[in-house]
This record gives sequence, structure tokens and C-alpha cells, in this order.
Amino acid sequence: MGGFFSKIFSGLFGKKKVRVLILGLDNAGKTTILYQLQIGEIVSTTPTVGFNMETVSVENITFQIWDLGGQESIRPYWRCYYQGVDAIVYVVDSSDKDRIGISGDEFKQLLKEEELKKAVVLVFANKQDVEKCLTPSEISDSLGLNDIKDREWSIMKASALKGEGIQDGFKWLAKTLKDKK
Ligand SMILES: Nc1nc2c(ncn2[C@@H]2O[C@H](COP(=O)(O)OP(=O)(O)O)[C@@H](O)[C@H]2O)c(=O)[nH]1
Ligand SMILES: [Mg+2]
Repeated sequence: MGGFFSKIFSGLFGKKKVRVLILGLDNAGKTTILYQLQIGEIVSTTPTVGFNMETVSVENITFQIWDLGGQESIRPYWRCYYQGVDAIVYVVDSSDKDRIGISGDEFKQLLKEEELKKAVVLVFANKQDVEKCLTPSEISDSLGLNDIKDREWSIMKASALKGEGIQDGFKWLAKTLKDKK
């Protein structure tokens, strides 16, 4: 297990279990972010038609990672996984201008889910190393972040490829979850 993860998370949450959903369109960089955290092997992968979910457990934290998009038919079943979710980490590919609209729509759908109402939200504006990519402020607009009034949220620029911004993001998350308890 990576040193960063131990330092930030271990002991912080004691025996309480924490559930984190890492969501975003395919290719956004979710799996790469997990590798950056060096939190260990992916323990299970569930690739079915149009639905891709991975689960990683470290200490008392369960990360569930999903690819979103074009999956209307199976969406009703997602609710089975929403219960007790403490945080949503939403990953955006800042270089994918064509799909920022779709990504924003997916995000807004998620925020409407009753069972996710209490979850804090961290958005990674990922792939900031790509030239002429969308800025965090442009992504903020597409996701409607400034309309969020009922929960804590933050947007961080990141390059999972270079390992930039990821640790800061999870530090914010850890602190915010700790303060909530
Ligand atoms: N340039 C750049 N490429 C990235 C970054 N993060 C991920 N990628 C690449 O984007 C592709 C998809 O990443 P992956 O983590 O598999 O996305 P996932 O589908 O969301 O899990 C891979 O080729 C990664 O190497 C980044 O910050 N910058
Ligand atoms: Mg992946």
C-alpha cells in the first residue's frame, strides 16, 4: 500500500467504514487515479454489457468505480449501490471537448439521486497536461457546480498521468469527511 494513502486516511476514520464512488465517462482517467494513489490491486471487476464497475477496498474504505454514459437501461439498478455513500469523486477528461456536455448531464443526474444527497462531491478536472484543454472554470460551468447549495463540493485540476493534483484532492476529501463526523 502506498505511503500517501496510509498517511492521509489511516486512523482518520477509525473503525468507521467509508464508501466512495469514483464516477465519470469512460476514458476520463479513473483507473489511472487509483494507480496514482497506489492503494493496491483492484479486487473485483464487473464488466457486463455497457456497465463497468470495479471495487477496491483499503483499510476501512471501499472505492467503487464506475464508467458512466449511454447506460439508461441499467441505470435503475445503480441505486442498489448508493446506500451509505459518503463521497462522490467525479472525474472529467478536460481534453474531451466533444463529450463535456454528456459528462455534465451525467453529473447533474447523479446529484438528483435522493440517496446521494448527503454525499460530498470532489470533481477532478483531469488531463490538465493536455494542451488547449478545458479550464476548471469551463468544466465548472458545464457541470453547474455553482448551483450546488446543499452539500460540500470542490473542483481540483489534475493530471493523473503526471501525478499532479490527485493527492491534494483526496486530502480535501479526507478533511471534509472528517469534519462532517
Ligand atoms: N494526457 C493524460 N492522459 C491521461 C490522464 N489520465 C489518464 N490518462 C489516459 O487516459 C486513458 C484512460 O485512462 P483510464 O484511467 O483507463 O480511464 P477510465 O476509463 O476513466 O478508468 C489512458 O490512456 C490514460 O493513460 C492525464 O492526466 N493526462
Ligand atoms: Mg477504468
